[in-house]
Amino acid sequence: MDKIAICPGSFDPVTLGHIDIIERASKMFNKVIVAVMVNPNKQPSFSINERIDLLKEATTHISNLEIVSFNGLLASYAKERSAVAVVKGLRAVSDFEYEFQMALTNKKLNPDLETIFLTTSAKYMYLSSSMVKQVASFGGDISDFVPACLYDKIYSRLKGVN
Ligand code: COD
Repeated sequence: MDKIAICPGSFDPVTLGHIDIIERASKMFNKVIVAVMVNPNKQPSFSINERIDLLKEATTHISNLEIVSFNGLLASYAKERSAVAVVKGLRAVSDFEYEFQMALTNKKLNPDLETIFLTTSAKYMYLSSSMVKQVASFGGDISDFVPACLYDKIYSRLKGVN
């Protein structure tokens, strides 16, 4: 049976750190579902459809991906899609407490679901969507942070928004 994993996130917008985690997950599982989800603690800058389009454009080189949006509980969606694991990236100790809490909650809601943490690649350790938004909004260069094919779309959308 195909082993399916979910890479969930806000992806607002997608960064090279996200792509790194998605690429690595796609090598570990037969199929990876990238789920653009709602994080109730964050106010998004890009619409769900924009985030999906950006993700699709940046991942054409990965064949075993499906990119979807889902507004609901990750644990329920994983059950619906018969996913065996959630794959997430861990950057720093500061990520750990929140991610650990989410992993335990998801396990409680769906005991068949495992959460796998991949350590960030050192070069993306500091990278986050909010950092991209802040740098671009003040006119800074984000070429080391987002996929080259998305630079213009992301930069033009964020520049001057502060
Ligand atoms: N290096 C490595 N990993 C990275 C990097 C980087 N530079 N940047 C981001 N990541 C990882 C993050 O650690 C995370 O695992 C993933 O990429 C997505 O990151 P974000 O910031 O786009 O997404 P989040 O953290 O806002 O996503 C939170 C969810 C939307 C997954 C969460 O809120 C959720 O599951 N919502 C659905 C509702 C639900 O089920 N809630 C209960 C959960 S307890």
